[in-house]
Amino acid sequence: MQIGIVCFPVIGGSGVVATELARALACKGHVVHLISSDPPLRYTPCLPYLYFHQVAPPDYPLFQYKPYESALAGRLFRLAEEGMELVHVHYAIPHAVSAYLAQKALEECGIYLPVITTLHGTDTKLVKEYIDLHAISKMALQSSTVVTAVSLALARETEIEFSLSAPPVVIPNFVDTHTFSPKRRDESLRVAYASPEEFLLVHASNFRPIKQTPQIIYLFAELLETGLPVRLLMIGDGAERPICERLAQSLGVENKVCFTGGVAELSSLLAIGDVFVLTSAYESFGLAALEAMACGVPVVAPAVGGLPEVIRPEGGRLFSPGDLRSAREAILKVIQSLPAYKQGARQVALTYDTHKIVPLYESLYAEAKAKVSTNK
Ligand code: GMT
Repeated sequence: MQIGIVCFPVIGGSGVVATELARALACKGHVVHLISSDPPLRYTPCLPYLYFHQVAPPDYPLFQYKPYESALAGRLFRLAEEGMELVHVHYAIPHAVSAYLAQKALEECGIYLPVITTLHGTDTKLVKEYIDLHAISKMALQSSTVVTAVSLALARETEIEFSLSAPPVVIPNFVDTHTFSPKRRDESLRVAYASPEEFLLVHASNFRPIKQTPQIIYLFAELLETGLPVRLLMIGDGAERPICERLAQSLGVENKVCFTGGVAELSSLLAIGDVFVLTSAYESFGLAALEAMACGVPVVAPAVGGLPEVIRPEGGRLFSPGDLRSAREAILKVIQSLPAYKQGARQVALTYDTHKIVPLYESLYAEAKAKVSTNK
């Protein structure tokens, strides 16, 4: 099949999922057009059948805001004219809107382009704050040939938010369990962050306010007060990283916390952790948590959004959102039975292996193509 995949290139799970999907499909022999405003974070060139297309809207002095949506629609139109059989967009806003525009323009030429829209969370959440986006997001979802969501929780929230006639199809995120594996654990790397008798807590995110990363610093300071030999590794970069750094200093724990900044290769850092910690106000899925589990690192996270679907009892523990005391208890419980949790985490992650989930998208693509052919 000739498949178009559209995503945001910035640090975040949706771009990672889209890029890993593009790679996996190309490895299976599909011709894949990966389309974005910049090369996505995990995109590596040189894979046969995988083509990156950068959409650069015109930079004309009259435009205060560059018309990216229109430029993207135009690129999708051209690719479909040249043989792209369907487009899979990650995020309704603005990608499904551009796909809709391309679809309409193509219909004039007798070409029917199936559009698969995958929701990652922010679409459904954002419309509560930006009411102007509501009607357009709803139209984008309703005009998509198929809509998918990365968790059951997100599918339900989306169905309610947009009063959809049917919930989105749930296809969970996936992980390459060869790359993200306990085998990545390198003791000589680990000693740079913690001594063998210390436990190493790990967090990885884009430090957006929704991640509530300062809570991790408070939680860590409280754990140190219990006398637990523990260190903290904060991976990634974003708006709240400086806040966390200042907080670590003001709590006097800065010598036991390491902030790596953005990293290109995550698996070797996740694999040296003992417990992966999240404190997010919301996660539609929690891809970084899944990648940690694949490395054999159990997760302690709040019971919000899709996290309870991914963090099963054998692979970690959930706590009530915002309840740092129960988060601390959860970490201590995991540490008490660390070998069992590590094994459990890996077992759970194996059920989300790339080879198990990517065929679900391939079947969906075939269904979407058949649906469009019968509706012609
Ligand atoms: O969480 C972020 O800041 C990034 C965001 C994105 O859109 O890239 O991640 C969302 O999509 C990921 C992949 O499906 C999910 O694993 C994350 O849970 C989800 N983030 C939120 O729902 C806040």
